[in-house]
Amino acid sequence: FIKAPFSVSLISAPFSGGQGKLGTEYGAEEMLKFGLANQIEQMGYVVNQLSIEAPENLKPLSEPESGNIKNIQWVSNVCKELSSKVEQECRARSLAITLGGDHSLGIGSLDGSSKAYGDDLCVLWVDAHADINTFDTTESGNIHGCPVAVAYRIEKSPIFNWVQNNLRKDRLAYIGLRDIDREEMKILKDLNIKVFTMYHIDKYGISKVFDMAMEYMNPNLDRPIHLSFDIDCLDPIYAPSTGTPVRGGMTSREGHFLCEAISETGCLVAIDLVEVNPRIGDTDSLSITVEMGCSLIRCAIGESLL
Ligand code: 6HN
Ligand code: MN
Ligand code: MN
Ligand code: MN
Repeated sequence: FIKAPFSVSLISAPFSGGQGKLGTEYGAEEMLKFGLANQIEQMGYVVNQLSIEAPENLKPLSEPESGNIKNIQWVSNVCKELSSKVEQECRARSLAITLGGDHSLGIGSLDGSSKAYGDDLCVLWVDAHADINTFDTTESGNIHGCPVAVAYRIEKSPIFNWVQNNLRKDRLAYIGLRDIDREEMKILKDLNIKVFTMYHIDKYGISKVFDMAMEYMNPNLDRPIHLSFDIDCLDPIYAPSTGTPVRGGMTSREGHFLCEAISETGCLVAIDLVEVNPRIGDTDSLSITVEMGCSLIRCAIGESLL
């Protein structure tokens, strides 16, 4: 893969059907209203703004029988649409930024970037949660708790048969976890997946954790990286407007450091910024969270590097 100056594609994905709380569908809109596109242009990038087909138009007339899994066909339709957009932008050698929306969108964005870049693709999943429930293990029935399992074909539901089996579990690492379901713990251990929890961040510091993640999946820094950033990886103090907050999270600086360090590799090809829910909390919470999301994205594409 050739590292090159990128243009940036902002792909709005106003979808919240992967979980139960309304509001996440306005995350992208709020970040754009805050001026994200203009901020990125000011940094010298060409910015392409696009959006997935309106999720309401992709809603099936009826949902197939699927136990307690919510909106399974709808999530699938929306993710398939997102996958084609992300693939298209990646193939045009633009940095594809998916503005969520909830984290079920990761199924689509990972599928798209891995179709464009092949099995070299490395994924950093930065989150309070592991999002690796299968449709059998999920207790909530919310697919935003399952995207890693679906994208990596650990969950093989026929509804998601269009997902290409192209991602390598040995090029996946988690950072920031602190709320892992019992069954998820078993999957992570059985599949020997690389996990850096809050414990590791406290023990080694975020800089060393990032280096260890790169040493594991991208030792020569010559493979493309997809950053899937769930805003709830941060402590709720720094990102209060989100649907499943968990105390004891990353500080603002730890989040920003991570984005800066990824930027410095020159390997970043795709970002998801998900789970901003402007309908949770007061207006202060909203602006703290939206500004945080925009600031993290800018750092990931080089704002604070000389
Ligand atoms: N997220 N493990 C819980 C579940 O419902 O499966 C929480 C998932 C949260 C997902 O924050 O993207
Ligand atoms: Mn999460
Ligand atoms: Mn839990
Ligand atoms: Mn998540």
